[in-house]
Amino acid sequence: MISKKLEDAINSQINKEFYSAYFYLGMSAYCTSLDLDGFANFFHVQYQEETFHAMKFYNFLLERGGNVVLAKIDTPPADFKSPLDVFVKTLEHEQFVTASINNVLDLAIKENDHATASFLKWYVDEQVEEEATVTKLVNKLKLIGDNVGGLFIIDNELKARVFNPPAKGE
Ligand code: OFO
Repeated sequence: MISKKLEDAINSQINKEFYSAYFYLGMSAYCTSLDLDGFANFFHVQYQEETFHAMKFYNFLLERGGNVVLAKIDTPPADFKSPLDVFVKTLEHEQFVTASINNVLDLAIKENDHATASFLKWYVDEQVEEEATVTKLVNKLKLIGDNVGGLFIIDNELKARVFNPPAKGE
C-alpha cells in the first residue's frame, strides 16, 4: 500500500502529465495554423506520449492500492512567436517536469518505497530522452535562423515521428 504523501505526489504528477498533453496539443494547433504539418505532427505525438505518461501513473497508483484524484487542468499558453519559441517553451517545460519527477523519486527513496522508486526510473530515463530531443531541435532552429528552406527541411523530418506505446515493462 502506498503512503498518503506519495499518493498525493503521484496525483499531482498525473495532473502535470495531463497538463503536458494539453500544452502540446495547443502547440500542435499553433503549428497547424502555420501549415507546418511536420511540427504539428511532432506535438501531436507528444500529446499522445504525455497522455500515456499520465495513464501509466494512474494505473500504477491503482495497482498500489492508492486513490486516483483528478484535479483541474490549467489553461496552456496559446500565443507563440515562432517555431523556435515553441521549442524553447517545450524545453523549459520538460526541465520543470524532470525536476518534479526527481522530487517524487526523492520522496519514494525517503519513504523506502522501493516499488515506487523502481517504477519512477522509467520516467527519469524518459526525461533524459525528451530533453535531449528538444535541445537538439532548439539548436537546429537557432542555426537556421530566418532560413525558410531550413525550416521546411526540419518540418519534413518531423513528419516521420509516430507514437509507439512502449510494451509493458519497457
Ligand atoms: Fe511526461 O514527459 Fe514531457 O512532460
